[in-house]
Amino acid sequence: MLQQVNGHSSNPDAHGRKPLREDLQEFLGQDAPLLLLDDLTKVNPVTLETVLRCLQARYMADTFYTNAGCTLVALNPFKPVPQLYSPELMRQYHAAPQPQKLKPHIFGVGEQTYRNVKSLIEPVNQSIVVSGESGAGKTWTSRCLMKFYAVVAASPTSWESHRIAERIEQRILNSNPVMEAFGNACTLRNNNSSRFGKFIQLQLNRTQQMTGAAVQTYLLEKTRVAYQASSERNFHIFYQICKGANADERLQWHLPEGAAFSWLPNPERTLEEDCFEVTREAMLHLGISAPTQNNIFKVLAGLLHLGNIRFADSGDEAQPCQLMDDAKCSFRTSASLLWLPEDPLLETLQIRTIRAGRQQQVFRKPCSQAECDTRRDCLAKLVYARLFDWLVSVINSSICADPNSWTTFIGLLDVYGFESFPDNSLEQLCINYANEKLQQHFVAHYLRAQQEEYAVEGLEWSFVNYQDNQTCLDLIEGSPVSICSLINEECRLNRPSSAAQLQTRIESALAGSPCLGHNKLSREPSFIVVHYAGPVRYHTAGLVEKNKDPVPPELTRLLQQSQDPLLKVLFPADPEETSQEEPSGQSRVPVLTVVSKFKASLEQLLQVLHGTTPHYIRCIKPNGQGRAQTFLREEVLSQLEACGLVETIHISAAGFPIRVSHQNFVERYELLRRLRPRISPAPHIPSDKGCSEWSPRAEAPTLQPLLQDIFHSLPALTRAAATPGGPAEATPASVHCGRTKVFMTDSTLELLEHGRAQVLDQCARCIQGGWRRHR
Ligand code: AD9
Ligand code: MG
Repeated sequence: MLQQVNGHSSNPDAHGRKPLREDLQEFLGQDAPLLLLDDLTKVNPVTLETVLRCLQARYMADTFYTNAGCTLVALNPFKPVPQLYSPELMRQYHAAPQPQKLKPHIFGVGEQTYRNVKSLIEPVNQSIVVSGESGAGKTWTSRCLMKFYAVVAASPTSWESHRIAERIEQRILNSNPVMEAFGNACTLRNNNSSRFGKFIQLQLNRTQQMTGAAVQTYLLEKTRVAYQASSERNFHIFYQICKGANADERLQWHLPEGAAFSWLPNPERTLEEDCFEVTREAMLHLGISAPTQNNIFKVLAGLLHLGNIRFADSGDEAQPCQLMDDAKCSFRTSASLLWLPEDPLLETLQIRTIRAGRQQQVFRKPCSQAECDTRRDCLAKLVYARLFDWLVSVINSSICADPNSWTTFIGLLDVYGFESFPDNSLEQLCINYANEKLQQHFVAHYLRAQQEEYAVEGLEWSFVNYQDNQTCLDLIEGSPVSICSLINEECRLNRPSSAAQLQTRIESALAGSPCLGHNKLSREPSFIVVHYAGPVRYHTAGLVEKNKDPVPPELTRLLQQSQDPLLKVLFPADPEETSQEEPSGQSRVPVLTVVSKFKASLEQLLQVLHGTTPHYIRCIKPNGQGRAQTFLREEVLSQLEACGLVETIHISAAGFPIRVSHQNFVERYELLRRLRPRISPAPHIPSDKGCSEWSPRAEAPTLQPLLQDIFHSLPALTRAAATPGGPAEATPASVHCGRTKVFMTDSTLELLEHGRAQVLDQCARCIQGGWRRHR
């Protein structure tokens, strides 16, 4: 390593590369100071340290966007920066002859994407993948991009078409507040955290106008309706109706001022929860009439009252648990708001029906107190999840263009980033699985871009041997055996199995995978997956049950009895479902597990992405407290790791991470050429292909012989340095001369530095010797 030569003792980065000492950084350093460096791939050498220093310098100077090759890194300013998102700036990027020459910006990515669609004879669909951890700014970025397209992709000619276009763009933009009201919540990490993934397809016609859009959502965190972690909150819409309802509505929905609901913890105000009017207005624009809205809010109020229902333990297994006295009022209110018959509602929560035996006789079994609570929560989750899906379908029917009216699309993907908590379960497994898939997609694209740069510089080098994260994906989703298949198998067999048994099954069936680890110190049953972004420990307790996501059929049947117009739409009578009873033994099993459904939707998404030219925006949260002007290096570092930027750095290290201009190279190593005979006899170097292929335009002709000479000295340097522990040999494959730069590996730089140090040492001794003789 260089630092062994240089006596530098800084810590290595994630891939064992140590930061370079200061003077070397200056030499390799940029033509411009870090602050002015718009592209992280121009940081030289590309190490975590230099990347971090560059991002920090820029952030502290209010420069929030930086390119990283084919990726845009977006640092969250955590303060309003209106001039950065003004319509004037949008138009400036749109009108620029070469937007890539302007400062890095999401509008630059937006414009490039937009031009890619139109500039090609064969139109190619585009996608922008926005990723990053919670609170990093993904949704903000997606929203800004949608606004950007609403401005630049709307230039119809006639007044009538202008009116139509405005309507469609406005409707598309209006989908944001509605989806955020129903799908976002205040969490510990973000006051407006999206609790679902979103892919929006902006549809363009032949003249590049936006004619419509389609939204696809992923994995809504529906458990939040009935359970909120400490200091977290329910979906915004519940707070909005409680705070924003007028006197009449309060009466209708039984929401008196100051009413307490156990599913509405921490009722202090946040900005997003004060937006009831905005939500209603946006719903109206999307074609959801005021009476339908009232119906929706009435049902939501019904769920809030349902959450206040409590059961007392009957103390006798044969007797159903009864409602607690202080919950009776909530129960009746809930039943009336949901327009459900009271007795069947109570019975459904209290009693389980089971079919068993050859004759499939029906048995009724009273539920325990905990089971009653689970069924109550399940009812709320079921209603909320269907309501959310229904809203998405209404939004889609309102914004989706006629298939004949659009030819290309730009897809915006706002997905949850990689997650690793002390306690990880099925949700994290799905989220990290999605990130693993997207990372593979990104790496394939990045390698292509790197390969293209080498081709431009005239280098012949290939990344074909680069190992991506396929091994990890095989562990999670591979066939015939993987973590997903094993969890699904447990659901299929429907056998009682403990968390420890599941851990053993996973460990024994997948023991051969290098990506599977086991934390021997952990007392709870778990397994570790070594993801590209780091190892994550998943607890096996509850994994199978979550994967089944069981819905007692009696609950669905009950909801089908509702007289409420909205619930009638959400739960249409289904003759098959009506005859279902809860399965006993192995007779009936869930057809599609959570994992299977997620896997299918992910595959569909990737298929769409594969058909597009991708662009990547990596959002980074400079600190966890949401403070402006605060850049915490450790926190940023872990995100660079999680969003794959470190991996990108690693890939670039797999090629030639050191790139030096011809001029700088000659200036630093010319002394090796001149003093070469004192080290060893003049060598002959076998001709290096890259070196022999000079571009006539590349440099002043005087540089070429100097460069050639330095290259010729490499074998001699290698021999001179051939001491145990000395730098590795420089081979023709480890250094290449491109059209404008010299490309080399770490070890070649080390070798050159080693030789340079020796030469300087000899010089110093000569001078010293002369001085002594003189005395
Ligand atoms: V989560 O995974 O949905 O929990 P996101 O979507 O990554 O998360 P979000 O876009 O909601 O984060 O951003 C979090 C907050 O950061 C916003 O509410 C803003 O207050 C703040 N933010 C983000 N980007 C910007 C920006 N470009 N300018 C100013 C910003 N503030
Ligand atoms: Mg978000």
